[in-house]
Amino acid sequence: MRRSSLIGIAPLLLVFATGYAQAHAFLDHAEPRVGNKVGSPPREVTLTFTQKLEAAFSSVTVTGPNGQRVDAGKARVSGNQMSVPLKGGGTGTYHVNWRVLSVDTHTTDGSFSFEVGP
Ligand SMILES: [Cu+2]
Repeated sequence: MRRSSLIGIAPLLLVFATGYAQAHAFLDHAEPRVGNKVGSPPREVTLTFTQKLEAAFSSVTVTGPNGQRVDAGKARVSGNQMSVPLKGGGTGTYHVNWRVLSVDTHTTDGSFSFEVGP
């Protein structure tokens, strides 16, 4: 009983080990660009990752200057990109929080901000 459960775990450990050797899905770049200032509220935010994403387990939320949610609808995933439409939130700092499942089965998350203003 004990031996068979160990045998069951071994392939899992191998998957984790090889997964670590590869890069996970990290944010490569975004539009608006990370930390950048844009003149008017963007209609959407697009994030580009270092690996392809699993659409069903990848999401992004965006909050506007007053801390209100400004993402308007479900994120769209295509390959290694994820986009979400925004409703206008005025000038100030926008925070983008993302969480994605890479096709290599690893979940990563992160956040960044950009500014809207003159
Ligand atoms: Cu990975």
